[in-house]
Amino acid sequence: GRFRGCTVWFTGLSAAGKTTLAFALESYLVDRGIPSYSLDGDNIRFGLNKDLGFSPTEREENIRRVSEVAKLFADGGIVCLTSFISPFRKDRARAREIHEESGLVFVECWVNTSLEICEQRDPKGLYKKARKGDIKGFTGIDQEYEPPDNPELTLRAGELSIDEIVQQIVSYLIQRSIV
Ligand code: GGZ
Repeated sequence: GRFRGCTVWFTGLSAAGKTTLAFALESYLVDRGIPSYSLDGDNIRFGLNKDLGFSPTEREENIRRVSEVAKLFADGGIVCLTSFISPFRKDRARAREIHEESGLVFVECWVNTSLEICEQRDPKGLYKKARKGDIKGFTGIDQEYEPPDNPELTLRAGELSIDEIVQQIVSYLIQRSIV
């Protein structure tokens, strides 16, 4: 079919559901012949960005590099999905600029799951460690998360099912003539 590359940028707290949503969307698109690829901590922070930690400056550099890589995927005609906390507004704004300067669509998706729910989920026990002070600078606990002011999509991943949210995103991509 007809489609064009773009970047769907998920932002939200740890355990908000970013990676789960991205993988569900990726398989939905790939099953329909639409090339899609997910970037997340597992394929970026252990490779390209293995020199970076979680200080504000290192997060900024993490997001800067991810933005540039996502832009290349999008420019190659792929629906690139990124799943990073990306806590700072200015870094997300820069990611958007990098795309828009090249005429590429950038879809900011706020995975708006409350801290309470993320902390209840705590799949890796990181919130528990952060509360005890064993991890310093944990987003939502002792480092800031700046919510998007004007995201293209706000996703209620604490309330709706994964399939419902994938449909919400797909409807938006159809509306923007991306898929
Ligand atoms: C937040 C941290 C931290 C700190 C390790 N703060 O749930 P996870 O485990 O799999 O996702 C989190 C991931 C965050 O990496 P990102 O590259 O998405 O962050 S950013 O966009 O801010 O650069 C969490 C784990 O790494 N993790 N330490 N201090 N999350």
